Amino acid sequence: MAEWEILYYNLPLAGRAEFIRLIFEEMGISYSEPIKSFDEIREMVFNNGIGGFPVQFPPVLRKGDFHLGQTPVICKYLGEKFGLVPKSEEEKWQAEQVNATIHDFVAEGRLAFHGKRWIDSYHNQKEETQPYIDWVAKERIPKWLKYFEEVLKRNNDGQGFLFGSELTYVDLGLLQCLRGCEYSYPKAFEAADYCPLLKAFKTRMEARPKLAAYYKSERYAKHPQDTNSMM
Ligand SMILES: N[C@@H](CCC(=O)N[C@@H](CS)C(=O)NCC(=O)O)C(=O)O
Repeated sequence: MAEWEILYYNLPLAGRAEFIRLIFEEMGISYSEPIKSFDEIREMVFNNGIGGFPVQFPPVLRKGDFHLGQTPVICKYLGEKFGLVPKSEEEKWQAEQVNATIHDFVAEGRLAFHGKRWIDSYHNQKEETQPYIDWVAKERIPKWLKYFEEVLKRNNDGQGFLFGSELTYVDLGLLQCLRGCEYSYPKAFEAADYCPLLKAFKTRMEARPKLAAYYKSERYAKHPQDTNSMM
């Protein structure tokens, strides 16, 4: 039987692939990351070397002939596959709303680090992009975090998960975007005393046995949280 694969840059950073890794890690389902070089990902993804339905950018989920792009869509797909979805139809769609918002936040948080040329490394535009980083830290981070705090609070007073009494793919997505935010906007995150539930949620999620083991593992060491680009 074909194995689950994540096609992503073979780089020492978590990146958007981390959203997908967390689902497999939490479920205890094995996966591999076969890409070994930038040329390989360029050939497979950018030049449609995988064939089949075109995908635009990594990360890509692959299993045999099936491959899928767009991180939020992959997370939703795996969520359905592994039973990590809310019970009611309404909540399923609300979960999707939060999933989309998480990935809007990631895109915006990342963009500030690449204000001059957004496909170029942050290190080549540090000075020019600093005003965008400062602005996002001051004006936008509170907006995003307050929203997620509100969503969390409405279920079980914010003491559990985002929906119902069981983990969903959106809890894992929220965890990863909070980690990205903390690493990339450390001062703004630390100063965010308006979202205590969210911070407690993050700590609680990171302590889940499978995730805690993952963060100590060799697999995580290969892809640590990126410190200067959100994703
Ligand atoms: N919305 C897409 C964005 C994918 C994306 O921008 N991937 C980055 C790496 S994380 C990339 O390879 N970008 C190449 C480019 O923009 O040319 C997703 O969430 O998967």
